Amino acid sequence: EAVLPQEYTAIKIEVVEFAPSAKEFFNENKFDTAGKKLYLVAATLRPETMLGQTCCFVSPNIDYGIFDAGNNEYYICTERAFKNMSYQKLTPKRGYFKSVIDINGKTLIGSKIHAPLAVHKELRILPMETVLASKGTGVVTCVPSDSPDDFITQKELFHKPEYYGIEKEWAAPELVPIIKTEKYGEKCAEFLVNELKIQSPKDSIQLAKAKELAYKEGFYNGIMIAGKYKNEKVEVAKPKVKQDLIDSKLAFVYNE
Ligand code: A2H
Repeated sequence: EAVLPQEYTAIKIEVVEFAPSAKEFFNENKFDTAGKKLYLVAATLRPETMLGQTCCFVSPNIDYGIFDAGNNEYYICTERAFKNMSYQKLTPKRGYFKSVIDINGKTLIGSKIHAPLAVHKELRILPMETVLASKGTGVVTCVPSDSPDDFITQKELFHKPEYYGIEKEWAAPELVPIIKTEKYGEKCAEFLVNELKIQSPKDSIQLAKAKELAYKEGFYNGIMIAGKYKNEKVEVAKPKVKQDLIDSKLAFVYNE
């Protein structure tokens, strides 16, 4: 656990159609999704990159809760995260964090989602084995242009779909260039993964290095090359994109 509080932007990613495995699970457990708005809640430090989402990751080893967030909305995230939210005035009742039902990440895989601001309209929930249950919401939205972890995970899924029990095309959405830096070009994650010879999502030491380099360079020297704030510095655009998402009720601030 971090010592200093970390502020995340929590992005609400709507599940527009559950995978057959999830539908079956809900039927067996008498959970009716009809008329409910269900959102995966992904914690991000890079709201300015949401244009480039290509899928949303859950861990096949984490049990997620589905929580009543009020106004007919339900959040899918770890209990730990919803508990924190319940003390941050983000839920109907302070200190109340009992889920309506729990579902394993694996059961959600293949569900269709609609990710806010994403250029790609129909995306899927996919597995990421390196998601930590102890951080954020346990849900990570995938931005392969700017996150080395996301880039290498999507690549792995694309090359071994059978192993991961997915359809190859679910991992096929094209990377969307959003930020340009002089050092790493328009696809900084791909550049750094190649430069540091990262082969797999398990190359954690090299990935930590790549993540650090990508984050610093993108934030301090990056220029937006797409979206509403095109041509603005990332440092300037970031708080604006974040505020736009919050104003449209597509995101909220989450601390831990
Ligand atoms: B970031 P920090 Cl484009 N397990 O969002 C593993 N990783 C997690 C996580 C969890 N439970 N919860 C969040 N994260 C990821 C975008 C992004 C992110 C980009 C570039 C870098 C980047 C799209 N994925 O993070 O340990 C989320 O991915 C690199 C720092 O709190 C979140 O932001 O510093 C970031 O890690 C939070 O990591």
